Amino acid sequence: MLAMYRTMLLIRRTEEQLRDDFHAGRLPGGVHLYIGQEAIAAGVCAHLDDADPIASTHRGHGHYLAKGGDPEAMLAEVYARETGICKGMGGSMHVADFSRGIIGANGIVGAGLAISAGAAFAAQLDREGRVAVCFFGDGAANQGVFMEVLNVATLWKLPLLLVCEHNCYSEFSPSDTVTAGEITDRARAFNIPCSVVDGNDAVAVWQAAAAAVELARDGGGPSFIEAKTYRIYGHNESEVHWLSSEYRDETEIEPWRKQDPIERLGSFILENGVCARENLDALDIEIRARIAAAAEAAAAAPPPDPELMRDMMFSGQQP
Ligand SMILES: Cc1ncc(C[n+]2csc(CCOP(=O)(O)OP(=O)(O)O)c2C)c(N)n1
Ligand SMILES: [Mg+2]
Repeated sequence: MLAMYRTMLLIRRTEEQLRDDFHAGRLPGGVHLYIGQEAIAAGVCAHLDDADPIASTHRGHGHYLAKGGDPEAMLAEVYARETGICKGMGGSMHVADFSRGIIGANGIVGAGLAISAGAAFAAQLDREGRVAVCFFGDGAANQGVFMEVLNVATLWKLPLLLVCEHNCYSEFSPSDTVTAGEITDRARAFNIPCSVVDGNDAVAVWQAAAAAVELARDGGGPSFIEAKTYRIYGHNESEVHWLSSEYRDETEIEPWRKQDPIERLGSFILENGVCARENLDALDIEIRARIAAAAEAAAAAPPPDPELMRDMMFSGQQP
């Protein structure tokens, strides 16, 4: 529980730093914040190790950090610096670290579904017990590739866990205006084991993922988890500069703030006597200091050499 709490706090403080840095004009581009959804990445990745591949989304900082990605290198990447995890050539939507099984955040909505199915197929061929996980949004579940992946993963019994983070929005569209029926029913049609969990409850996510990952490791095939949550911030922090009107009301957001996943896990930890409030506070101070220092280091680092673009685009021979 403490490990999950630490992960969630690390994600939250990193994202708050990026939010502030964006609005201070310190970042070269906008950021999609994961704030409010931290329990999902933390609860699922607690069951994975470096060899297990995860595919992520445009909202990918939380998945990267939960999977053990280096925070300093991620901040430098979002700052587009040569010290970044992708040498500053990828940016916020392409944070990746293959050595940690982070096979990439992705700006193409739904692309992670097919990529993770491929990784699961490779894992099956290698027979080393690896499990692939795909994090994707409710909007991505409306892409045709979702059906293709459900089909082939079931048919081939791929070691794949599909985690749909239903955060009530696709960009500026409330989900109920673009998504028909229950997303879980789409997976149920393939007889895939399904669970719907409170995505703001880290323990519930952890439990659902435990069963799904174990099943996949034992050769039992794919599972589907729909985690119900809410996107506390905008679609992208840049939107305040170009959206002409408000698209949601503060009264809608407020009840979800009261369901804050970090506060909920913190209360659970204290109620169960895992540690004292001072320990949680000390952890927060430590993480805040680390992230503030990481942002300063990122800001001070040089940009990448443009020549790198060739090496990063083409493997081996250049055309
Ligand atoms: C193939 C494709 N279509 C459209 C877009 C534009 N777009 C970016 S994010 C997004 C909404 C995604 O919603 P969801 O999958 O629910 O993820 P969330 O942003 O809520 O985390 C859209 C339509 C895109 N990036 N890629
Ligand atoms: Mg969404």
